[in-house]
Amino acid sequence: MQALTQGLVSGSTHLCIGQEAVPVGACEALRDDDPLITTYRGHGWLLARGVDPVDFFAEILGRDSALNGGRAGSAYMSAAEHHVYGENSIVGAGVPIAVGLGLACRRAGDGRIPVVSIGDGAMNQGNVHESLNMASVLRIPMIVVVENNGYAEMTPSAMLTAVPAAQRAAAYAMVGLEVDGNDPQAVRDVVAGARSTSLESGRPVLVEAHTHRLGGHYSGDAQAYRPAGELEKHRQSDPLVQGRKLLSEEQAGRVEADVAMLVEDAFERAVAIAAPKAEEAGTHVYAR
Ligand SMILES: Cc1ncc(C[n+]2csc(CCOP(=O)(O)OP(=O)(O)O)c2C)c(N)n1
Repeated sequence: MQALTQGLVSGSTHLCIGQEAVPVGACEALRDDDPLITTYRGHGWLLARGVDPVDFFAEILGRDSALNGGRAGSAYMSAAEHHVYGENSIVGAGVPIAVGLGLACRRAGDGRIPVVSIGDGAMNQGNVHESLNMASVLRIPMIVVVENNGYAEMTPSAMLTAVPAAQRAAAYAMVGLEVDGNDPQAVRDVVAGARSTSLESGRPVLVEAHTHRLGGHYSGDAQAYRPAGELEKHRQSDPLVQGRKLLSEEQAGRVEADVAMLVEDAFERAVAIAAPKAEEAGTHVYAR
């Protein structure tokens, strides 16, 4: 947030503030080598997967980061060594990619299973439904985590969606589960169950995690569409506020101090990294 307000970040960013319990809980339940695909709101997933915060900040700042050399920025980060196949700004586009990864995992027969995170708005994209149908017919194990934060951009989900995501799973003979997406332990348990159900049944499983976005859709969003008092209400169920209650005052204080130090240090080190060289802009670009 500080980097954004200081104008250090080019373009827009989509923060997952308020939604942290979903990636944290899910990654606890997954194997470290289960392929992961997220939306542009995927920062939490990359960090939960263990991406180095210095590389992470450097990528958002457009520096010559060890992740994607500043080419991906906030919305397209990938981390090959952590099996993160990338964020994606095309709404719903991660699902067909997950189907392909699922085919590859099934063929390899090594027990891996892809996990794709999408927003509830993406559940109205045609390719999501084609992909779910195909994955179910072809018996491809995979997990679709729908992060239902109540909005698709600036439109309330209730204005867009006649049938909730978890109920739609039945249309493709998939199991559809719901979970409190603000409770990391509940998310971990439900995703662990989804993982074994999917591998045993050979069909995809959908997990709808109910959560709240405690900020705008993107960095420049004034949120004029939010009803008065909504943010304040949601802040009370913020996973960080809930999680703090699981710790003693002393433990919580120590964690907060450690995290603040880690973030500050990582940010300073990332800012010190140089921008990529203009003459190398064509590196990693392939044409036939
Ligand atoms: C195919 C496509 N259509 C439209 C857009 C514009 N767009 C960007 S984000 C967004 C809303 C997505 O909402 P949701 O899937 O609920 O994800 P959230 O932002 O809430 O995480 C839309 C329509 C896009 N990026 N891609």
